[in-house]
Amino acid sequence: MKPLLQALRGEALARPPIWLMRQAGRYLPEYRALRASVPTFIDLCFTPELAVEVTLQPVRRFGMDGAILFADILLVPHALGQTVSFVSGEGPRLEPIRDAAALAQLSDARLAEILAPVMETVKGVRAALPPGVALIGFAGAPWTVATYMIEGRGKTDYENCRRMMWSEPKLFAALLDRLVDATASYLIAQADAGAEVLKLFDSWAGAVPAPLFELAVIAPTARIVKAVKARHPGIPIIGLPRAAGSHVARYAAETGLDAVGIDHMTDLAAAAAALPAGVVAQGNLDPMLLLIGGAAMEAQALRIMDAMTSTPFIFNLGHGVLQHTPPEHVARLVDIVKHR
Ligand code: 1CP
Repeated sequence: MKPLLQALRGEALARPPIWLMRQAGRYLPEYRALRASVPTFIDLCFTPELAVEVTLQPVRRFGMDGAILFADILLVPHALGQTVSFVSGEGPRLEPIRDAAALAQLSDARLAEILAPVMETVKGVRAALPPGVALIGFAGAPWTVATYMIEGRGKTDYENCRRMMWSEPKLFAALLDRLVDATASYLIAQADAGAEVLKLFDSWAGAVPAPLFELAVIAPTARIVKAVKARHPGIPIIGLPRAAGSHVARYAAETGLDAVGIDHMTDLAAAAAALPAGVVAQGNLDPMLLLIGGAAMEAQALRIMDAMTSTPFIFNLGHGVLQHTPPEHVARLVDIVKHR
């Protein structure tokens, strides 16, 4: 069986499987070359031959145990009819949704049709994958996707989101409901097409006011897990409640997820020990150490492995690979994890 799938079933392996969040993308010269051949980032996501190739680039170069589908969490709002664009050097821009009229403009009527090329990518990757490598499909979790939909961009202080959550709870709940349904059907379609693992990125979970964490993060995640497992009972699902601190144990206990990504701000061994039986930990090297490389990176990678021996565990970063990371550092990290 593939090592990543073994670990996700709760087996402690002689060495942990490794893959990295954002393992494809701008830090790889072969990605930049391919990206230059299409006008927009969305074109890249919706051109299966190219998206298959980009998915496979880091797998080929580094021998990762997992291949993460090349796509983006913002394809779902795009497919719901929101105007989404990726401005190079500035990140995503969306036409913000802040009232009932804007929400009413969204429609899931064409969701499957618009996202169909992603399923072709899933099929293409699955057919081309080296033996032993597992294909990870993904989506953004409703809260994290909602932050982009409401703010209209990334890297904000979430003021419009927090205003809506507190002052227009029905509107906020209606937006989350739309996202739960769309995300569940998107992930089910990925599993139908051949994804072997699914991941829900809640990258901005740390921005939720504590009294609303259950409503904004735990409940929508639990609903998606339930819907996906009803159709694909055996498929492992990983969640990343990034920067969620004291909420992580409850998140793991109440969502039905199989594995939880631990960020680099959190003590990995302590967080793993607080997970319910059967929930696997994944993490948590600081992406900055991967960018820096050398002795500091090597020492921390070994520390993580030593802390997690004899527990089912997946080696990863605490968040995505940074854009200016030298690819040689990634090669060295994979070598350490595989051969120490
Ligand atoms: O080429 C370019 O200029 C586009 C840069 C880029 C890339 C390579 C974006 C825009 N998205 C992606 C690919 C991507 N995004 C993948 C597949 C690649 C891989 O993992 O190997 C995945 C899984 C994502 C998921 C994603 N997109 C997340 C969750 C993970 C995380 O990093 O927290 C988030 C928050 C996004 C939003 C997004 N899309 C793109 C950017 C630059 C961002 C972040 C913007 C911000 O900082 O708010």
